[in-house]
Amino acid sequence: MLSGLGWDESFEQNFAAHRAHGRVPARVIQVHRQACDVIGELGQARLKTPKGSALCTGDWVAVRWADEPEIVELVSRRTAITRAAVGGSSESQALAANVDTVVIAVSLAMALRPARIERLLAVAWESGARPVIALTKADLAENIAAIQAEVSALAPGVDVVATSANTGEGVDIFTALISGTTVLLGPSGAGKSSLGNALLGTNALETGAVRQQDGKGRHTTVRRELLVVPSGGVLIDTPGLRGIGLTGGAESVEQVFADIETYGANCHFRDCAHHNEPGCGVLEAIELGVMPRRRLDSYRKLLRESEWQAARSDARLRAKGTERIRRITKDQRAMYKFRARQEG
Ligand SMILES: Nc1nc2c(ncn2[C@@H]2O[C@H](COP(=O)(O)OP(=O)(O)O)[C@@H](O)[C@H]2O)c(=O)[nH]1
Ligand SMILES: [Mg+2]
Ligand SMILES: [Zn+2]
Repeated sequence: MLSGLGWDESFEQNFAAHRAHGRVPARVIQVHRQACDVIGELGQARLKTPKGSALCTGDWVAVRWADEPEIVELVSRRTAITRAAVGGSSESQALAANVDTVVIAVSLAMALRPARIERLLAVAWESGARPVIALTKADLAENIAAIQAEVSALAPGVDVVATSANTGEGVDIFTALISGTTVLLGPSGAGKSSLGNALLGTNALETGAVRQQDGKGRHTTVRRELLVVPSGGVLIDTPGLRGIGLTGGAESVEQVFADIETYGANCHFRDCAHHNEPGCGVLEAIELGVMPRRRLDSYRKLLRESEWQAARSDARLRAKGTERIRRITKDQRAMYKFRARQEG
């Protein structure tokens, strides 16, 4: 039962201390304002979210399952989809936890937005999960092979599959590409919930009509919900995210732009910035038409953003660290005083 929800040996090993106290693991399937729905081997329950903790769908928690069950602790997240918090805070927000596969839904019925796909890929790599791109609404498109090639070119090392929730085309291939806990990401109206339903074989996820004028969907999926997939694994649907800020360092961005890294290996100068240096492998790739100029611009933009975010969170950690050191010093001083009193 627990394994069907994504629990495994390694989670269990780290849970030994909780087991010794009679606590059981449960998975968060939906988050409400001050409570969350969890499911575990003892059943499903709506529990109060402990003060000061920010739980998200997909989290595992240790529950004291009594007359009034209670969440005792959050189990360390293995992976998490995070986004930079809006506003001044440098604290990031987790959208889904313990995710194995991130599906980026891209509608074939709309003009391609390469930069948006690159950004979501960076978010996916950053999470520690494996990205897969699902081109949706294949029944509405004609030049699928060409779009698939274009998308593959901007997603090195990522599987791209064309699907239709309406005809069922590609759904079996899609099913074979995902494993474990899968989260659906993409803008509202992309067909995430419909694809989710095709996978589940139900209408459990609410879908919505697309507005005629701008092709955008209404936000029908208001909450992130976790559902068990009959063929194995679990699925987390998300509402369309308008914008999602990067939270990690440069590594995930470099992973998205692995091709640029490869062309860059041919640059004459080892520290080439690919601006106008002679013998630049990246500029040569652009000149030869192997890679669009746009991609280099997008790479720079996301790299800048990730470095800025990383610096911001470093500053926050440093501030926290200083506070800790101050506290330790205070404790030490108190201890010395105590010893001095005892010895004196
Ligand atoms: N023709 C067609 N329409 C689809 C397909 N998948 C979704 N849609 C439509 O696109 C709209 C948005 O779908 P939905 O799944 O709610 O998108 P979400 O906002 O990403 O969850 C709905 O009107 C769906 O009926 C598909 O494969 N083919
Ligand atoms: Mg939806
Ligand atoms: Zn260069």
